[in-house]
Amino acid sequence: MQCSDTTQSHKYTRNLVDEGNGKFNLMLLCWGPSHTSTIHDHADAHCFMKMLAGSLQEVRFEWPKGEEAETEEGMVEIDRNVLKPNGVCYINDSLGLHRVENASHSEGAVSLHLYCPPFSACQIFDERTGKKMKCPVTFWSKFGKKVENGPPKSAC
Ligand code: CSS
Ligand code: FE2
Repeated sequence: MQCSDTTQSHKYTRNLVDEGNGKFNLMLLCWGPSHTSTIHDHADAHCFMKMLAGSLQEVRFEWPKGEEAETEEGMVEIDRNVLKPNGVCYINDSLGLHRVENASHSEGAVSLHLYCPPFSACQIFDERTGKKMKCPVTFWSKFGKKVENGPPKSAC
């Protein structure tokens, strides 16, 4: 498992729209066909998301048990939701972890995300083992301008 790869062609882009005077991060995520996030937490923040175009599937998981939790059974799925255009979703760490995926092999999707308070790193998890690692939140663009010399696309 790693935070980023060299091609990143399978990754959605994260586009920062507003920093809310330091109180929140508002961003647009643009998903190509079959793009998927890793399983991740939300760094003790509230996460609200709304579908603007296309459809995404949210898969929720329990936190791995214990501090150094590595399971042989893999992580436990607790819920699955399909988000259609205008659909909304909320999660925080007390509700578990999730992965978000564009299940379509032909259509893109666009989602609007509000994270409050803002965070610059979260934890990502290996579904097979529950092993976790810290991963920085990186942006493809900020305020409508492509980030120069930044990581090419979202890292997690
Ligand atoms: N937190 C994920 C998107 S799903 S809420 C991310 O920023 O990549
Ligand atoms: Fe998330």
